[in-house]
Amino acid sequence: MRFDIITLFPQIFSGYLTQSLLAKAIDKGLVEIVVHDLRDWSTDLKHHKIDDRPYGGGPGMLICVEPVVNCVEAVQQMGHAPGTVVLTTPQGDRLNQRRVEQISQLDRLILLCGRYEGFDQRVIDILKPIELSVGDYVLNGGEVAAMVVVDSAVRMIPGVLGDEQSSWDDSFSRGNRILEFPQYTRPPEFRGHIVPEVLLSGDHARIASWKTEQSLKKTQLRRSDLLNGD
Ligand code: 6GU
Repeated sequence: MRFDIITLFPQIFSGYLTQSLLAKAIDKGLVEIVVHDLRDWSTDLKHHKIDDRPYGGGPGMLICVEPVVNCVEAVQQMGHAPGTVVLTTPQGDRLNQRRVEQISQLDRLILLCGRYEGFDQRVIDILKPIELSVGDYVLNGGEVAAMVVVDSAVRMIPGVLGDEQSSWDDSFSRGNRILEFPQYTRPPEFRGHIVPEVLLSGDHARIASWKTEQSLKKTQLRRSDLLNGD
């Protein structure tokens, strides 16, 4: 899968892209990530400005339509297919695991990172991106949200995770929305806190039913919305 990330802050991605799981997926040729600096498409040759004051007044600056549309169109030409354009914005549809799975099945995604007060509305009217938000809170910009999209989608691409991790993901994400049971490792006692006896019993049937019960209890307590099929 190819990701193109369009941003005013390309440096933000450099540490993340060399991080182990993603670096491995790139090495294996399963994922390709190309970061583009929106400023390279500025029509202002002198100061490379890409934003301007909103018509009608109001606070902040807006990213201009021309550099964004030119940039996205140029990036689309660079690949084998134009790909799906996603704009990260707090006004978007909320990302969830179902959405992540759909995204991971695409062969090309172009992520446009929102910034400042937003984009000129014509960016959205012309490019018709899928608008995605990563939750009900405000970030300084769409870069962190774009990383959330890449990170969550990449781990769903077959071959990216080791067997152990992918079967864990399968049991806890694909249609089976339940929280994790508590886990323990050595030592059996620390400062008077002991590991539940059942886990040391060697009775696999009892252990399995304890895990299920703990997961359900925690889910009911913290995220009953998940049990109601949301
Ligand atoms: Cl995608 N962008 C910004 N700026 N804030 C957000 C967001 C995105 N998703 C949640 N909050």
